[in-house]
Amino acid sequence: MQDKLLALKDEALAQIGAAQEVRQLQEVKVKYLGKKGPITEVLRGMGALPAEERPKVGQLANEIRRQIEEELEARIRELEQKQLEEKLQQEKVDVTLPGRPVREGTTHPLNGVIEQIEDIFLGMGFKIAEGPEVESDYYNFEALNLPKNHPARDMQDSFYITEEILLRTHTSPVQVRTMEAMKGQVPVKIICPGKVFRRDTDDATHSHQFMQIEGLYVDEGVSMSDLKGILLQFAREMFGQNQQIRLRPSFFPFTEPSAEVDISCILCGGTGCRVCKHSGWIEILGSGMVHPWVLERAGYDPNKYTGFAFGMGVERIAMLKYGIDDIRHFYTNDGRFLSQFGRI
Ligand code: 2NL
Repeated sequence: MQDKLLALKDEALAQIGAAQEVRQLQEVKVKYLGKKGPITEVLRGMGALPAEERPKVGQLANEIRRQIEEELEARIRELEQKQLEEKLQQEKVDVTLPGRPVREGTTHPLNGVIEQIEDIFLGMGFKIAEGPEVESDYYNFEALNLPKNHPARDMQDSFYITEEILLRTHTSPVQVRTMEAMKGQVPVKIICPGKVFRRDTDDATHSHQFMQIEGLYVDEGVSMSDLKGILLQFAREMFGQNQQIRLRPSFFPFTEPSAEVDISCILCGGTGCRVCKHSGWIEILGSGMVHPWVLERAGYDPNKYTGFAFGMGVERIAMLKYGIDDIRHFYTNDGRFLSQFGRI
């Protein structure tokens, strides 16, 4: 019986030594050490042995079990180590290889120009305010002295969602909301950049969706000369230090008096050319003193406070600054156009 056990041990160890995969070793384990394996069988047959021999055979059987288990463990570790090394070898990465270049994006020219304009006004003490693109009739029109039946409120000119709700046609509602939220405190000194929507047919100079920046300054004693000083400073920082501006009388329902603002032609400097249609001037924005009725509706006593406001189309400013001839370039996402602006 002892010989049989020793033979089994040699057999098992030989198979362990020959195994090339962990799976094979698991088979060896089941085969020799399992409940139905030959060693268990030998132990079961011990009843037939003389009593004095049983401990010896039992001891030997246990010793062999232990030895087989140890060898199995050792071989499993060895194979796992080998597998790991092979895997590391196969998956080796050459970290010194040059990487694939990543195509970096550029700032969209409209965002770049908005940031420039924001920086200029932040430098003059303005804060930035934003608000919803979907507006109520009240904030978009009524509060701005554009009563029902005013031609600017024609259903044909705005994107209405319901009779009372529409896509804002300017960022003025943000200024009204800001004044309301400030509950009569001064100064209100804000610029409001954002998307606006008008039911226009798109062409080289019109887009049904565009960017606007409006400004508002309300305090005691704010005058038309403050408006002119602030806008002259803006024109010079945006288009060059030798810029001149010119105010022409105009009309908006929400300002009185109102003025259109021109800058001296950025191409010819005022001598007259194709860009300025030989006038020497280019219109860049609309402005005026906030209508007393608008101030009052927003919670400011028009006998105590005055304010100026202005509004400009960002696309127009960007087109002038960069010599862009078609507003649609801003929205058609042609990389050849967009990549020219880098990180403005
Ligand atoms: C233009 C003209 C303008 C305003 C916008 C404004 C806002 C409030 C009160 C009074 Cl809350 N006025 N905004 C004033 C004058 C002109 O925009 O041509 N924009 C493209």
